[in-house]
Amino acid sequence: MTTAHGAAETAIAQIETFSSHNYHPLPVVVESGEGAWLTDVDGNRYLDFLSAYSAVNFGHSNPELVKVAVAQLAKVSITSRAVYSATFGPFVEALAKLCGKDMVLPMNTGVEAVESSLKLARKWGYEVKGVPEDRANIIVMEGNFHGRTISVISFSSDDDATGSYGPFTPGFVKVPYGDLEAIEQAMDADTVAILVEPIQGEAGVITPPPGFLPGVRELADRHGVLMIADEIQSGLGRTGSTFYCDQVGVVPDLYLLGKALGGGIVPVSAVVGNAEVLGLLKPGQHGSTFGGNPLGAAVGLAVVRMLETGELQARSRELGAYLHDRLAALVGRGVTEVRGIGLWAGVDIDPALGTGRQICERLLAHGVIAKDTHGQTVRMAPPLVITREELDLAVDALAEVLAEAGAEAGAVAVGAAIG
Ligand code: IF1
Repeated sequence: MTTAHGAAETAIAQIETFSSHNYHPLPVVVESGEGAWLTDVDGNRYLDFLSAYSAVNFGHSNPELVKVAVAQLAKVSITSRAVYSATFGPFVEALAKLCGKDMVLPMNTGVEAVESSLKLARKWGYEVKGVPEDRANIIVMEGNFHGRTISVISFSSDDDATGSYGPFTPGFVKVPYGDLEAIEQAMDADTVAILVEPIQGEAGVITPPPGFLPGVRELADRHGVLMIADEIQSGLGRTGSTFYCDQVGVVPDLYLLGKALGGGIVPVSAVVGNAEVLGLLKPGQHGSTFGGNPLGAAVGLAVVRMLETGELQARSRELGAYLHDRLAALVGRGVTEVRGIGLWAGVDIDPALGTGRQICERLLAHGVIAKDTHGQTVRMAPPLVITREELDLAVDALAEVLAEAGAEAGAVAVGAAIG
């Protein structure tokens, strides 16, 4: 990589001076993106294996989506829902049908969709199930990540996410992810919902034990509670299907969608469910200035149309299998475990070679942008438009980095094994 001629340093200094330090970015200043590639201010190119935490499933500057966004921008972008707008109807109908549900509550960020679903579940509990007012509880998973608002971090297991932010919102019961017995034990007459990430992203791309999600569905049905699936990161083609739930034959009561729903262009999120729940909202009982705006609706509709063909999902399945085959070959050669499905993997790095973050810094020098989740795990999540050749470039870079780290760690055995 050519070093910066000051442009990058200047940009970094400006950001470090004037922006809050709530992230620890990799030392790269992105200028542009196209498909699976990002280019920095010095013209260096990188394969993007983060996809903005799966908000860019359809590739950077996707031509089809940019065309739709530019055309809508030239017409009208924000109206508020104090009026109807022309692109909103087609969007919500198409999205509801994609999910096999009746209705859509449009929001913007993922956490807004999560918060909205908590409100809807409580409202349904009081007005339909008959739970006494202010008594509703919602069962959530240890190791969850659902966003950063105070109510949502109230049930986080992550000290960094919760430290110094109390007091927290009551009404949540944490159980171990994957433990059906613990869920049933935790349920009582006041339980209104079970909230689950079908695959836990931030926890390290943790796939559920076989039968877990169908078990959650069965428990929800038997105990008369709502199953809420947070598919904000796992959904929209990432795992090789429209929703990960599809692969285990589960239909949740509420789908939570976000990130890639905005095509990597605008924040678009949604709660999608049946009228029994979403129909409870009356005017004035919930809202959002930008929720359902014409620009987001136009892009969201184009995203749904792309997913209706199933082509991207098939691509994610096929190239994902190839990615996982190649990553599996690195186990015992600097990698201790690989998890995930489709074009989504959590790769655990042998501590002898360094931390996930250190490997990501080495990957950057080899032209690949990836992000560690916690400690030893490197998340691999390229845009779904990536080619097989580009996948090879990234996995080859990982193999080189592991060899490099192995040699430097003086772990001759590891270095020799990698060759
Ligand atoms: C950060 C994590 C990923 C999510 C799921 C809801 C949300 C997210 C399953 C909230 C958001 C983002 C947030 C971002 C980093 C990233 C992340 F590391 F935080 F956990 F992807 F794994 N449900 N995840 O993954 O959506 O409000 O952000 O639009 O906060 O650092 P949001």
